[in-house]
This record gives sequence, structure tokens and C-alpha cells, in this order.
Amino acid sequence: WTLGHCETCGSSTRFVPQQTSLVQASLLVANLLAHMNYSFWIEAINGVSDLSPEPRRAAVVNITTNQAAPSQVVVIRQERAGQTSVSLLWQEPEQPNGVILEYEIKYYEKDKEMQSYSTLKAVTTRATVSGLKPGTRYVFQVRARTSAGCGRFSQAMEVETGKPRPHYDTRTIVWICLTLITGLVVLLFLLICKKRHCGYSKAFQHSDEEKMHYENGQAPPPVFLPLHHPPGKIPETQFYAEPHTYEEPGRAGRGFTREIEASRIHIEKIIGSGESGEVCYGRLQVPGQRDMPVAIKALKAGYTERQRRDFLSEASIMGQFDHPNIIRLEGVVTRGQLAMIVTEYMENGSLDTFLRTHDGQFTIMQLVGMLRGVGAGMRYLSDLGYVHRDLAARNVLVDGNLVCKVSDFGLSRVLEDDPDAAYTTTGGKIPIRWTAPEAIAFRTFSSASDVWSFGVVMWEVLAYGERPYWNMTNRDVISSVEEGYRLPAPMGCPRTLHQLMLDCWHKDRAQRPRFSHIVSVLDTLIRSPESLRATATVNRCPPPAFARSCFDLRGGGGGGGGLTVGDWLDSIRMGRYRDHFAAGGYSSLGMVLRMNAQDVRALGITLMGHQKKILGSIQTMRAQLTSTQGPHRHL
Ligand code: ACK
Repeated sequence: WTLGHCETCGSSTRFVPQQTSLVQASLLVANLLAHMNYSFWIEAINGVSDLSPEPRRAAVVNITTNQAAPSQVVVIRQERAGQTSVSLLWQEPEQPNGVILEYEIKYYEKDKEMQSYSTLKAVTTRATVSGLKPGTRYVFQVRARTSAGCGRFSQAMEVETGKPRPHYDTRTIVWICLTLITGLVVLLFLLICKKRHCGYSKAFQHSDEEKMHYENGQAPPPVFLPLHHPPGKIPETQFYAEPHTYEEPGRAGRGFTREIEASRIHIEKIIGSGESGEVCYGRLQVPGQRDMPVAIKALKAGYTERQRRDFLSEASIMGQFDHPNIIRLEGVVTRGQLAMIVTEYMENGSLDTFLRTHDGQFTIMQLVGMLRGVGAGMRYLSDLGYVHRDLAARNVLVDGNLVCKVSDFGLSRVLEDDPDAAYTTTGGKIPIRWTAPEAIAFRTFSSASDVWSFGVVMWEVLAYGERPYWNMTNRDVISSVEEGYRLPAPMGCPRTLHQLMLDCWHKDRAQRPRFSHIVSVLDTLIRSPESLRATATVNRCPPPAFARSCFDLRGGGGGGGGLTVGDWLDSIRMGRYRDHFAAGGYSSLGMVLRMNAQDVRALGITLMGHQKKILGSIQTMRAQLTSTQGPHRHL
């Protein structure tokens, strides 16, 4: 952030109410560029400032604006249309918001998008799409991609490929003529015979009748398979290959993964461990390039052949994805007894732990930027027909630039690896707190159930890694959700974001938004930060089971008969302050419920994030009590 690299902002930057001569100590700066470092200098001036011999002094604040996807490609032109190829030309989006890594051209036969579409990547602003059918109308759309994700697709542009011009040699022409003449002679002969025998010719039917016959003879209309919300029985269209559908298990990984020589990997440290093995940090030697930091997931020794196959299935699924918000597969090590999956290394680890260790340290805009990344990754997966089933903050990884990427694919993940998954009555293992009710009850996982989980991830992010539904039991979560309870807005959560969460948690999965909608809502919020200013009021609907078990005031002691101050602090991960509360004389939850911000500070809790968390939880408990006990109860 050396000033030498600074440029003055362009005239498009807006200062509200104005840039100079401000009387109040606040202003809004708008129309800044995304993902850019800005330095703001604030200087106080009075009537004699100009006369002072001292150098002028200003406070400086350095701010990095959040990442945003590039804006829509708006100008797209057809350069040339052949019989089997079309050349297109377009303009870079007006706001690239970063370095454009590539453009994606989506194309499909008109009215057949739902059946299949293809994509082509280009690094410049022109491309030739080949392999098209002659005389067919195609629809083309282009979008740009930066490290922050993909922009919106351009308006659709229709182009018809040229009709094939028949080209015959003399031999063919002679054959055609002969066939025609023979045909005519036979026809004439038949006509004469029919007139003689019946006196009536079917060859002169009414033209409408003829047309109807032709229409009835056409192929039935195509069946459109919805990508997002399958109405029950129709499976989602899949544009990726499920590894377990391969007959020969060994083949599963081959098509989409790259074998890496074990000697090229240098493991440096263990960074985590799961049921199936350890996760390590290491470096991958790439010929002719600098070593690349990688994460290596290794299957633990003593595995069965099935475990090995399920473990490697993650790589063959991941290898099919190519998106800035999906963890990238570098390759696999499968030679001999080894089974390792090598992926890009994400400096900040998993999102839930990352947020917990940086409690209260990000702006709402940064949090929305993270969610936008997760949403864009999920939009990509749902477009491919891939249903994640275990979307949760613990399965999102964060890189050094706060870019979030969805991870954890594969067959064994929900079943074995996820510590949050619990057995249901039907025998399956499901991460209850993150899973849509219909998926828990009937195992109907879909992109719409992934949307439900995304809503829970939104809540986790805005609550800085708080456990959804706190210390409620899985059984209580299921019954509360069934009775209509939804997680309340976390402290300081903008109303619009809580509304989006509630939309994701619609009981009827067909009513939940699609990921494309979620991403566009988040993009809109990023573009208009004022919409994030209004914070949500705490949800007044308590979880019935939770309210019964935790806030049973009949237990005496002025409140919280079923829960001690220590239990409550543990449930919000603030157990370290037990002694502070005890020293302050707060021996029951009833007393805690009367605390205000000053009381919390007086206990010697200095970290702002922790103060906020404790006060937020007190506020939530009060709201829950108000609605169970009635608004006039004095605590
Ligand atoms: O929160 P963490 O540090 O981030 O701990 C978990 C641990 O491994 C077990 O999953 C970390 N981890 C997994 N994959 C990666 C990766 N690609 N880059 C960095 N850390 C990773 C995760």
C-alpha cells in the first residue's frame, strides 16, 4: 500500500453528500471499483488551517473493496455463419472487476436448451464455434470469468447456420432423372388403373386432411427435463458422470484425473485428519515451473478395495469440474498401494473454523462476497445436475484472497467422513442441521435441498461459524423445523440476507430460489451496499422444543431453569468467560437476560466480536422468551 502506486480516483467516483467542506463526520463513497485497494485521507480544516506553517496532517484509512463478478457482456456480434460453424465477436464487459481469465460461450439449438447445451472457452473476445448442424437455428450467450467468478450471460443471440447446398456428380444426376421418370410412369399407370376400376382417386384428397396427416406423423414433442426442481420422479439431467455407474471401478478415476508421480510430491505437514485418512500440506513439483503448494488427502492404511474406490471417486467427480469457486483437482496418486488426492491448497482452510477464529472481523460486504463465491460454485454444480448433499461451511475452503470454494465431493463423504452426519430412522447418515426436511424424511436430495443447505451456510457465515440451532439435539431440530421454526437472524445480519435465508428454507422445495437467483440477489446487494444497511429484527418465533427445554422459567431462579450460565456460554462457544460471569455475580440465566452492553464490558470482556456475540445471544433469548411468555413479562 505504498502511496507511490496510488492514482487519484476518476471523476466517476461519487461522494455523498460531497467530497469537501463536510460538516458531519461521515460520507458515502460510491462507484468504486471492485477488488481494489483504496486509501482515503481525511483532514480537518478550520479557519486558520491555511495560515499554519506546520505540514498538513490527515488520518488515512486503507480499504480493499470486495470482489465482484464481471458485469454482463452486452455487445455480441455475429462475424460469420457457415454451414457448420459460426464466428462471434463481443466486447469486454463494461466492469471487468478484475482480470478476465476467460470467456465462456454457451450455445444450444433454439428451444432445446433444457435438453442439452454446450460450452466453449475463449481467452480473447472472439471465437469460432464449430461442429454445428447445417440449416439449424442456434442460440449463443457469452459471459466473462475472473477469479471472483462468472458474470451474467449476455442476452441470447440467434444465428442460423447455412443450409447445405446439394452437390451432385453427373452419375448421380442421371440416376435421379431415371428414378423420377420411372416414378412418373408408375404413378400414371396406377392412376389410370384406379380410375377405370373405382371411379375415385385418393390422390386428390382435401389439402387440410393431407396436412393433418403429415402433422400427426411427426415425432412427439421433446420431454424437457428440469435442471433444478425435478417434480418428484423425473431425475435431474446430468452433465457429469457418476463414478459408481462405471462397470469397471478402476476406470472411474481415469477419464477425469491425472496420475501424479509420488516422487513429485513433498509432504511438509499434516493439517487435518478425517475418518478416511489425513490431509497434508505439501508442494508439487511441476516441470519447468515453481513448486506449487498443494493439499494432499491420503487414504489411511488398511483400507478395503471398496473404501479405496469410494475414496478415489471424489477425485473423479472433482476432476470434471472447472470453476473458480470449486476446489481444483491437481491429480491423484494411485500407483501401487498408494491412494492420494492432490488439490489446490487453500491458505485459510475451512470456512467455519476460519470464521470462528476471525469472529467479528469482517465487513458485511466481505461476508456477502464469500457467500457469493459459494453460491456461484453451487450454481455451477446445479447447472451440471450435481447434487452436493453435504453443503456446509465446514465443506467450503477459503484461499488467501478470501475466495471461497466448495469442496468435499465423492461417494463416502456424507456416509463416513462427516462428523456432523447422524443416522436417521431409515438407516442413512445425514447432516441433520444442514439438510432440507424432505431430504431427511424421504432422502429426496436435489439442487433444491442444496439450496436449503446454502441458507444454513449463509446463517453460519453471518454468525461467524456459530453452530446452527446451537446445542439443540438433532431430534429437536427436526421437530422444530417441521413445526415451522426457522433460525433467527444472527446479530447485525441485514434484513435482506435473512429474508434470502428464509426463502431458501421454504417448506415447499419448488418455492425455494434457484442458485442462479441467489447469485443475482447477492450481486445486486454487492452493487448497492445501502440495501445491506437495514438489519433484521430478531426472529420472534422460537424453536418450540428448544424453548421448552431451555427457557423453562418455572424452574425458579429468575429464569433459565433448564440451563445454567455455563451451559449457555458453552453453547455459544464463549465458555472461556464462565469465570467472568461468576465473578460478576451472574449466577442464573435470569440475571444474564437483564444485562446490557455496559454490563458485558464491565465483566472485562474486551474483544468486540465476543461482546457482540454474547449480547446477540442475550437478545435472541429475550425474543424467544417474549414470544413464549408474552411480551409483558418482566424478567
Ligand atoms: O480447517 P482446516 O485447516 O481446513 O482443517 C481441515 C482439514 O484439512 C481436514 O479437512 C483442511 N483442508 C482440507 N482441504 C484443504 C485444502 N485444499 N487446502 C487447505 N486446507 C485443506 C481443512
